[in-house]
Amino acid sequence: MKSVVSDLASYGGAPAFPEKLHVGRPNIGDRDVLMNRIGDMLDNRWLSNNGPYVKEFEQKIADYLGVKHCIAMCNATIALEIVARAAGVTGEVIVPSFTFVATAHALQWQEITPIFADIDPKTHNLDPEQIEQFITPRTTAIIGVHVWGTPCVPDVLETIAEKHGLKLMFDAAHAFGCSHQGKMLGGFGDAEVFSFHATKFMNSFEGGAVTTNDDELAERIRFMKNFGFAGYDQVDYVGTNGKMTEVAAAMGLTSLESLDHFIATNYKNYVAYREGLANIPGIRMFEYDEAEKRNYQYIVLEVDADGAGISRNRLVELLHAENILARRYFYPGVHRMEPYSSLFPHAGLLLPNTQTLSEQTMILPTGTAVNPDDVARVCEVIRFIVANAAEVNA
Ligand code: T4K
Repeated sequence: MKSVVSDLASYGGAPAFPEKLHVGRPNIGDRDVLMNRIGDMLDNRWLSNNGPYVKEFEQKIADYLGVKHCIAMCNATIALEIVARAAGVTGEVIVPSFTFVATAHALQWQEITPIFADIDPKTHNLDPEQIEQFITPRTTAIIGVHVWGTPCVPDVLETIAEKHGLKLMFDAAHAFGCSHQGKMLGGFGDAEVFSFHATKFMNSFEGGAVTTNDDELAERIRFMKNFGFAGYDQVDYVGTNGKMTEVAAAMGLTSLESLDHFIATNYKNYVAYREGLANIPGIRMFEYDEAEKRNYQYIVLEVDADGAGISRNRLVELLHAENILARRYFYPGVHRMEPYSSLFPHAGLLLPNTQTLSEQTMILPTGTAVNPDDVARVCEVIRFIVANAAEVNA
C-alpha cells in the first residue's frame, strides 16, 4: 500500500505548489501610476535630495498617522541609527532580542550596547514588567519593537521611560497602519521608525521613515540624514547619508494609494489561514486584535512540538520541499547572533520566553501574491504533515 507520506514532495510526490510561494513577496500598486511618476521624475531631472516626491510622501505619512513630522529615509536601519544619535542615546539601551537583528545592530554600530530584555509569550513583545530590572546607571533609552504590528504597549513604556528619565523610541518597522487604543502608531515616545522595505506590505523598494512630534529632534534628524548640513556650506553635526531617493518615494506614494487594498488582502488571507489551521494539534496561529487597526502582514504560527508531534524546524523543512518557503522569524534570537552571543554568552538565562518562542515561531506567505486558494492548500499540507507526524519524523 502506498504510504500517505509519499504524497509529500520530500518523499517522492510532486510539490504542492509548482512555483515557490515566498514570504515577503512585494505588493505592487498601480503600475501605470508608478511609471507616470517615474517618467515625470526623469523629465524634471530631480532624482534625490529632498525632491518633490519625498516631500509629498512625508506629508502624506504625517497626515495619515496624525504626527507633526515625518522624515523619509533610505531604510529603517539607518533611520534607527540616526534617531538614536539625534536623541543623544549613549551607554546602554534596552531592546528585545525577539526582533530582526537591525534593531540591535543600529545601536552596536555606534558602540551603544543593546541590553536584551525578555518578551511576553502572549504578545511576542517586550514584557514591560521585565524592563526595570535591566535598567542600570548606564541606561539612556528603551527601544520597543511593535512585533508583527502589535503595539508593545507604548503608553506603559512611556510611563517607565519617564519614571527613569530615559529616551523612548519605537522600532515600528512592522507597524505601519496600526493603532494603539485608537491612536495610530507613529506618535508615541520620542520617535518611531517605520520600514518600507520591499518585503513590507507597503514598500518603497527600500525605505524607511522617522515620525515624531518633537520639533527639535525632527530638525536634528533632518540635518543628520543629510551629512549634518544645516544650510548651504554649513555643517552643524556629524551626519550621514540617509536620504530617500525620488524613485523610492514615487513607489512609496503609489503603495500608499493601494494601502487599503493591501490590508484588505492581508486580512482575507489571515481569515482563510485562521479557518484552515483551526484545530490542528500543536499549531497555534498568532491572533491580532481586530478592535484596533492592524495590517495583518505577518501570518505567524507557533509550533508546539509535543502537541504537533513534529518540530518547527522539521515542519519548515517539509514545507520548503512543497515550495512553501516559510521563514523562521525570529530565529535564533538576536542574543544568539554575533557579536552579541560572544559579548553576552549567558544572556539566554534571562530570556527564557525569547528562547522558547524563537524555537517555535514560523511565518507563512501572504500578501497580494497569495490568494485564499493558495492559503487553503498551504493549510491542507500542514494538516497532512501533522496528521502523519509519526511517519515524517521516522
Ligand atoms: N526592524 C525590524 C523589526 C525589521 O523587521 C526590519 C526589517 C528592520 C528593523 C530593518 O528595516 P530595513 O532596514 O530593511 O528597512 C527581510 C527584510 O530584508 C527585512 O527588511 C525585514 N525586516 C526582515 C523581517 O525580512 P531577510 O533577511 O529575511 O530577507 P530575504 O532577502 O531573505 O527576503 C525575505 C523574503 O522576501 C524571501 O522569501 C524572498 C522575498 N523577497 C524579497 C525581496 C527583497 C521577494 O520575493 N522579493 C524581493 O524583492 O530580511
